[in-house]
Amino acid sequence: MKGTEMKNGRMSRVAVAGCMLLAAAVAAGGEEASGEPQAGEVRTITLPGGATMEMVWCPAGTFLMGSGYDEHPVTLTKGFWMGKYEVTKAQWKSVMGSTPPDLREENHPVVWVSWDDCQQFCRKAGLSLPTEAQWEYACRAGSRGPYAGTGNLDDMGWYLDNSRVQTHPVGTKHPNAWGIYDMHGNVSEWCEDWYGRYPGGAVTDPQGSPSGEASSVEWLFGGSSEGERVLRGGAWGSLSTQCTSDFRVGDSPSHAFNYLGFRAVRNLSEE
Ligand SMILES: [Ca+2]
Repeated sequence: MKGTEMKNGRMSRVAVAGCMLLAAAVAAGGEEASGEPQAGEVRTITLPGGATMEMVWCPAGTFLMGSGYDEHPVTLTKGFWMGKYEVTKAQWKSVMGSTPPDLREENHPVVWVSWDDCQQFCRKAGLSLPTEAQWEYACRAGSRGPYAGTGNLDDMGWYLDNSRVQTHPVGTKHPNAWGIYDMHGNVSEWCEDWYGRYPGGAVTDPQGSPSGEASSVEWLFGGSSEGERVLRGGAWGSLSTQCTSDFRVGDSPSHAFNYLGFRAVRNLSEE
């Protein structure tokens, strides 16, 4: 009984968030009036194998990326479609034919996928990994604090203090202002970019470091000779400080583990 009440309470909040997004779209004139999708607008694509994927429109814009000493203005000149959820086991199976060995249900995010594996998935599906800038922009959805949405990590994501050290079905926490789920926690998400220092000052459509460096955390464990790709958002086993909108780490692109997953984007060039 209590579980049902909690579930209903959560669904109510989601429904309210959906109504707010709809109201915002109507207030802004709607898709047909402006000819361009509105922030948070959802469309569903069909993947190879027949599974579907919901994508959320993230409009072009400028935001402050990072925090503290590495905070810098970033402009994204083109809007893009960002996966509403982390890629699930069911979606992976649809596109790739099988899933990495794991006992979780099909509505859990896929794990045990390397950056290289994710590239194969994206090529087959006509999608891409997000750039690191796209990821943080979509994660923040206009927010400035460490956590988007309600601003409270317990509302927004599964992490060390609430996950019971396991993944959870996607979309079971609160979405951010654009209706995107699980950017904080659950599984850590591969981005397209090599891991490296941010360039100084304002940048436009950044594509990341030209080659991979070992991130500070990986460096403690010896780093990686092949360079590292960016991971974002923290995972079910992460501290709260590792799940913030700006927290970044890298890992070897061939490394797969039980907390590594991803979400996909479709850029306008891939339409
Ligand atoms: Ca995540």
